[in-house]
Amino acid sequence: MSVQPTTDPAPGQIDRSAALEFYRVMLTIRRTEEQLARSHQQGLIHGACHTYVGQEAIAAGVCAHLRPDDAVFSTHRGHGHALAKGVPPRELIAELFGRATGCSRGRGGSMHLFAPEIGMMGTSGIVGPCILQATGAGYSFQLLKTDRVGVAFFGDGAVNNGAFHEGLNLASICRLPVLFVCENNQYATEIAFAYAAGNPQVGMRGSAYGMPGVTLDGNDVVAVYQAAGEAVARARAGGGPTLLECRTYRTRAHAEGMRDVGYRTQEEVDRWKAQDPIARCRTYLLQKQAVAVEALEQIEADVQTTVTEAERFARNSPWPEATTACQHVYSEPAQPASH
Ligand SMILES: Cc1ncc(C[n+]2csc(CCOP(=O)(O)OP(=O)(O)O)c2C)c(N)n1
Repeated sequence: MSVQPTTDPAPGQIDRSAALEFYRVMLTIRRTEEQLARSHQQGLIHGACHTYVGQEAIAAGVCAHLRPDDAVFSTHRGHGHALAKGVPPRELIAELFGRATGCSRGRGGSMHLFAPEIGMMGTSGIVGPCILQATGAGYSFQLLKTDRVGVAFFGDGAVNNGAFHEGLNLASICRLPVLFVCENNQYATEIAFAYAAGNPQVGMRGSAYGMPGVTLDGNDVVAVYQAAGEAVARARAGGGPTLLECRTYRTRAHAEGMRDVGYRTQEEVDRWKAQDPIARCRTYLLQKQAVAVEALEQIEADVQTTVTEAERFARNSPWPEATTACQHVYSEPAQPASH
């Protein structure tokens, strides 16, 4: 079942500087993805490249609540999560170019983006396990008696995978500090979620596990920010996990270079493009936050400069030295205790 997004961002008491930051983060993701799409056509990217175009409000709205010591686990469509968690565009682009300056030192590519020093605990090409990894992070944060949270971002394609059941159930019975963020973009590759799910209301599944489940307009950054804020606060306070279903849409092909015909209509794509989260955020800033258009144009220019420079940096970066191939593969052996 496809739900239509609403046209107005939810009203709310959002600080203007926070709202401007949403815009900057979302635009950084969009411009970086557009650059990566061009770079893919130029043969500069090694491995697959799944862009996050159309879904930017979710990463921006959720990650705005996270600290560097909170842990994010992501998917094959994870560039937006990495950028919103704080990976600089130059390190992300360099990673996809396979360069030594990439966030994973050029060893991982799009589906192995790691920056543990800021809590970016990895993107992954395997659909589902990030749900269990975030649950495990929440378990360790609880054992360590911290107020840190684990966050799993995953698509609708992951919610019929056993990992979803196991992760949500364990998180619920242990009241773990975890956010399960389903980015329901309506399709898993070319399979419509409405076809593949006996119950396509993902948010409603929360009650099956005894946790709050919220369905929201994932193209509305204000709505995402508010729902995620409640969920993070509850998790930090020991109130347990939350399932957020963010209804959204990817407006590019499943992956760069793939065909994008035959499974959805142009009319449907156009309808969702008209609900573009960045355009909606811009309207919100102008109309509800009374931001001057010049301020937005300055952000737009700054973001474009950052991404242009990031691509140049990546292209001019060295390849990893062959002699370093075994570095960062295994942890250093622990020193035996002296008796
Ligand atoms: C365990 C597993 N099964 C199948 C695949 C093949 N696969 C790659 S992407 C994808 C679709 C995932 O859809 P969804 O989770 O909705 O994310 P989206 O691509 O829509 O962001 C599939 C099935 C995989 N990578 N891992």
